[in-house]
Amino acid sequence: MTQAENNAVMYEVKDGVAKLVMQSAPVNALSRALRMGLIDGVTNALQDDSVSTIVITSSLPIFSGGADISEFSGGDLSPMLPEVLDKIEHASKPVVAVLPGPAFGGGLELALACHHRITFASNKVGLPEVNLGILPGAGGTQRLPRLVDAQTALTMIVTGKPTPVTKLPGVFDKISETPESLLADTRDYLSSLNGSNAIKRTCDITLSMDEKTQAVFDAVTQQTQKTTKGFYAPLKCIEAVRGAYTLAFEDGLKNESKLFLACMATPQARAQQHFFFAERAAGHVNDFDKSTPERAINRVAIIGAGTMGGGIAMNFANAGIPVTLLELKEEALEKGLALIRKNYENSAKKGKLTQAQVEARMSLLSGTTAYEDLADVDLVIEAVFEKMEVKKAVFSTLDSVCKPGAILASNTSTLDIDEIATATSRPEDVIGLHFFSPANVMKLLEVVKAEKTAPDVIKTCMKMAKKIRKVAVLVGVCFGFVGNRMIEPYGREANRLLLEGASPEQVDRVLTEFGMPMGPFTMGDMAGLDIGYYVRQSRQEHISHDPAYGAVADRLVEMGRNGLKSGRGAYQYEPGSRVPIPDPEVLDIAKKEAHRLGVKQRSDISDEEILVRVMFTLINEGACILEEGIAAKSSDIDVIYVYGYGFPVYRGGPMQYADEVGLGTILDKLVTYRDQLGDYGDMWLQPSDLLISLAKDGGTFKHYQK
Ligand code: 3H9
Repeated sequence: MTQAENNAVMYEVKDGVAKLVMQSAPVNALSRALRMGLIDGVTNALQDDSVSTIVITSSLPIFSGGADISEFSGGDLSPMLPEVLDKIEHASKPVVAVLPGPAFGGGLELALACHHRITFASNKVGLPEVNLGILPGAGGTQRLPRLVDAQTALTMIVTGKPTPVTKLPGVFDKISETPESLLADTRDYLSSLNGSNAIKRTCDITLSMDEKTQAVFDAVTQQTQKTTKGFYAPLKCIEAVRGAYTLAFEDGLKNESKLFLACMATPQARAQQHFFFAERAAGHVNDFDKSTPERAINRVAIIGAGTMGGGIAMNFANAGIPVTLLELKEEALEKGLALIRKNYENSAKKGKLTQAQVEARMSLLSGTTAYEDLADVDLVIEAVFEKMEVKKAVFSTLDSVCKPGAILASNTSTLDIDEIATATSRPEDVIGLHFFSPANVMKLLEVVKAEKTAPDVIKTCMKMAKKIRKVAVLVGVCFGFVGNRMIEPYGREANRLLLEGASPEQVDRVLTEFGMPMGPFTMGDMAGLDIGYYVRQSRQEHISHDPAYGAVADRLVEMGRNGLKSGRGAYQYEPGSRVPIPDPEVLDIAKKEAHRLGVKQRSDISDEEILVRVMFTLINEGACILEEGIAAKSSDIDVIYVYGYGFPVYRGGPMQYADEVGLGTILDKLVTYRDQLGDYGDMWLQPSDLLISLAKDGGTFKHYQK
């Protein structure tokens, strides 16, 4: 590619200043074309005697989003970013980075390699590589500590969080008050450059590891070990930054590069980079296009002011959208609004909100007991009791009171949206919006399209999700949609293992060691065992006829052991405590049930058996969902599991994890246990057709297209 062919960087010379303007939308990812453009631009400027100063800037609202992540999978990558930055840092003319917007990762590393940096006060920069399972690999771990204190450098690199530029005075030579004053300030700054100050190379600064710095490293290491359990990259970040204090600059760079490559080679890096694109791909759906109109959402109503309804309402108030909560009884309404206020007040106590913000948000919330008050709303979300007849009655009333074009949504977590839609005369306006609890905290939103949901309703809901800071995944209708449908066989298999002689704590330990935030028994106790019991009772005709299905869990509920809320479930709990304590009585119940059902208990259930039977069963259900088209792509399932169920992001989600393990292995292990255990229930451990066919062809879920 020649300079003329390379449009990624525009080059112009005016009044002795060579300007290299990055213009590679959407985020100036430092692709090969952009790197070549920078090298060529700097080379030209150095050769041109009329040029005294070089400016690197951007025509976009962002300086740069960093290295091009899509290039990480391979190809011809020369010139590499460190090489480009070395050339810039060693340029014999002053190089000034002007940041008209944020700089992340390699983008910030590019700025750090320049001799001067200018930006405006409300801008932010960061080194988020750790979120991709890697570390800054273009000198960030060596240059940043040379410009800021060790605590700041370590915090930025280990957490990956963006930092306001005003907190980084050592990094920026000039911070304009506003973006508008940046241009004039840059002009003044450039004209002030002369003499020995004109070239300031970060690499010339020397650092050493004194006692105080060592103490910072010790404290950050300890904290990181606690907060990033299971992740590989964070401790490697610390190791790389340490090199800035203990090695000469060039050796520090070599050390950084070695650690960068070690991170890059891990399954975690593949998983986290997969997840970066998965999250964004969730927004790319085929059900609408650019020409599909969007409906305006200026007023929202929520039916039901319980914990779920209140949490949903908060999302809209947080985004500045007025919400009306409806309850049939005044008392319930007041209780719901008081709970919302309490949640906001708690955030204020923690310093996350000011009292003025609390009041502003509360002023957007109103309550009513009359459906007629919902006549003007643009979107209604029903969050009432999870029973079909109740939901249908609500939708029938909404149909009669809401204006034409209002979107009628159900927050059901399991029920058939097609059937709910039949209660209205406008099924095209009906959709599922499945929020996860606590709804004001959890990022995931399953958007459930029913058979007749109109494309503009789908588009409006997907876009609206972004406004209320949710990650929306579009799914189809089936019992439990994607998330809860998959969790059913996961929990079923865990309960079957209990019946066969495993303890709740062994099963939970295996899953938490895998990286889940809690095991299935702790999760069941927290959610309430009576919920699963109710589902099993109400779906008798749809579920397994195996009498062992849910046997132990059913007995627990019948004994009043409903989980955490009743102080006893699969575990026992001290009053007021959420810490699960193993309960021998549960093992006795399992033993009696096993005896009653003729199930042989075993003492040799291994951790591997637990992982395969519980986790691979979850994956197998994911394969069925993919095959049926309930999820459009496997990465959507991954997004649902990471954001909805705390699946470890360093495994990328269940489907990415399965691809990494190899579908052949997943299939072999499932089949091995199925054959060993015999037919112990309807279709348990039965591999799906998709898993069998992909495994046979050496395929992956990622590349599967229906
Ligand atoms: C790195 O720098 C390594 C170096 O240390 C060492 C190298 C040797 N690459 O998020 P958005 C795409 S690692 C490729 O929706 P926003 C994104 O996929 C990198 N593509 O916009 C999406 O595509 P699509 C360290 C990228 O405004 C589109 O751009 N940097 C990259 O909400 C818009 O993205 C990071 O980790 C990229 N680097 O947020 C920063 N970035 O439209 C990663 C974005 O097809 N990026 N895309 O779905 C971000 O955090 C956000 O994208 C950003 C913009 C804040 C920049």
